Order: sequence, then structure tokens, then C-alpha cells
Amino acid sequence: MKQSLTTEQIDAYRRDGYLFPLDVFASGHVDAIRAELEAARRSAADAGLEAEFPKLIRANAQYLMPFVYHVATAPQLLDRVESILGPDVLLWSAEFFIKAAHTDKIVSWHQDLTYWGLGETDDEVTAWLALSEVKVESGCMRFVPGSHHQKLLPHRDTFDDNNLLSRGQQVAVEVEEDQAVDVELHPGQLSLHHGRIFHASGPNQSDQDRIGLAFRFLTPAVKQQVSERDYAMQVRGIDAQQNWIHVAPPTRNFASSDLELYRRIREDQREALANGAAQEMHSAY
Ligand SMILES: O=C(O)CCC(=O)C(=O)O
Repeated sequence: MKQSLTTEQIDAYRRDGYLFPLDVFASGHVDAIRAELEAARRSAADAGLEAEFPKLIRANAQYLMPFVYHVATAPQLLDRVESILGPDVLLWSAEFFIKAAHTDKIVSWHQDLTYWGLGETDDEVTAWLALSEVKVESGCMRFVPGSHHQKLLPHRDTFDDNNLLSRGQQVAVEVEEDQAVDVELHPGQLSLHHGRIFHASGPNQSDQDRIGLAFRFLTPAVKQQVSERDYAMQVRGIDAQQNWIHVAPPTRNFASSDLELYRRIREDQREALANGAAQEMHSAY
């Protein structure tokens, strides 16, 4: 049976810009996913990619590791995404956000869509899966309810080394932090968030690593507006618009042909990210 969201849940997502917690995987399944992550780390080391591994899993991990694609396409996860986006769904990126125990890594207040060249669209949703306990103490995400009703706002780059965002991007307006909601999740639970919601997360002061896997899903109506071309995997329905270069799932961890494609994709996407930087500099100063 389909595990669609209820009308109340969809209304809450549209009103608040987020929805959580949603039970997706049992704890045994989460253990298996974490074991796959460790196996992938070993495969990367065998391929001489040990140092690059943390960067390789921070964006587009679905192109390099079959288990990431399998998690993204689990019916109970995609049913929830389909409730928000409709029957035609593309997977644009899969990104691990890992904060080791007792580390200062944070994520500054930002709106996701600022950096991706995808415009201000409502046709994108992030499904963020907890692969560990995720508490305030371990640096859970925080959302400002209703902030997605605003447009994309100027951001500035802080280049803070402790920031998990590539340039330490930070929305350049006052954030009503006292209104923010803590997104605490148990392993196997999911949160959904809108691409314009203000969100951030603090350091991990707990004894355990905090591990999240964020999937960025789109409808085929979304277009890359900055880079000349962009890539996605079709995970449900059809793509009538053909705005995207479709990529097939990988068949083993870090195959050299997949790595080659991955590097080409990153290079092609760089234009959108760099362009975002130029616009932010322009609008923030
Ligand atoms: O995992 C985090 O702390 C932040 C994740 C995030 O910013 C996102 O998924 O958009």
C-alpha cells in the first residue's frame, strides 16, 4: 500500500515549509545502510580516493554508490516525496551531512535554492534522512516556520572552515532564531523541507557521530537556469519536458566510468555555483 502523506500533512508542509518526523526505515535497515557507507569508504580507499571521500559524498553521491540510489528510491520514501511533487520525480543530488562526535561543524542560516541555478521553484523538496540519533545536542537542523513564503534573499560567503556549506553561505538578513523549530529525529526518520526555508544547524556536542543523508528531488518542470546543462535520475513517472540529462544508477561503488561522469557533472554544475557566488557578492555588498 502507498505511504502517501495525509491532506493535513501536505497542508502543514505548504504552510510551514517543512514536515517531520516521518518514519521511513526500521533501525535494522539503518544499521545496514551505515554498513554500506563504511563499505563504500573502504572501496574509495581501495581506489586511492580516501582523502577525497568526504567531498565525494557531499554532493551527487547517487552517481557513485548503488546503495545511495537504493535508499533514495525506497517506495516508502518516494511515496512521501510524490505527495509533495506529484507523480513525476527526478533525483538531482544526494548529500551526506556528517558531524563527528564532539566537533564544531555547523551549517549557517541559508536558503538552499540560492546556490543551485534552479530559480525560486516550489517544485523542489529535500528529504533529509537521519542515519543516527539527531538531537539538539548533536546539531540537528533548525527551521524557521513559514520562511519559505519569502523570495530568495541575498546571501554572503563567510568561508568559515567549520561550516559544512562549501563557501559558508549565510542569508544576509536578520533571522528570527527564537522562532526556529528543532528538527530532532531518530535513526530511520525523515524530514521534508522546502528549498526556500531558512535553516541551519549547530555543532555536535554529543558522544556519537550525527549522520544525515539529504536527497534533493525535483519535478521535470524545473530547469537549470545558469549552467548550460545539468543531470538527474528519473525515479518516478515520466519526464515530458526533457530539461535534464538522465543518468543511470551505478552498479558498483566508485567505478572509474562513474567517477569520470561524476567529475564532468561537477564541472558542468560549477558554473551555476560560481554564478551564485558572483550574484551574492553583488547583492550583499
Ligand atoms: O545537515 C545539516 O545540518 C544541514 C543540511 C542542510 O542544510 C540541507 O539539507 O539543506
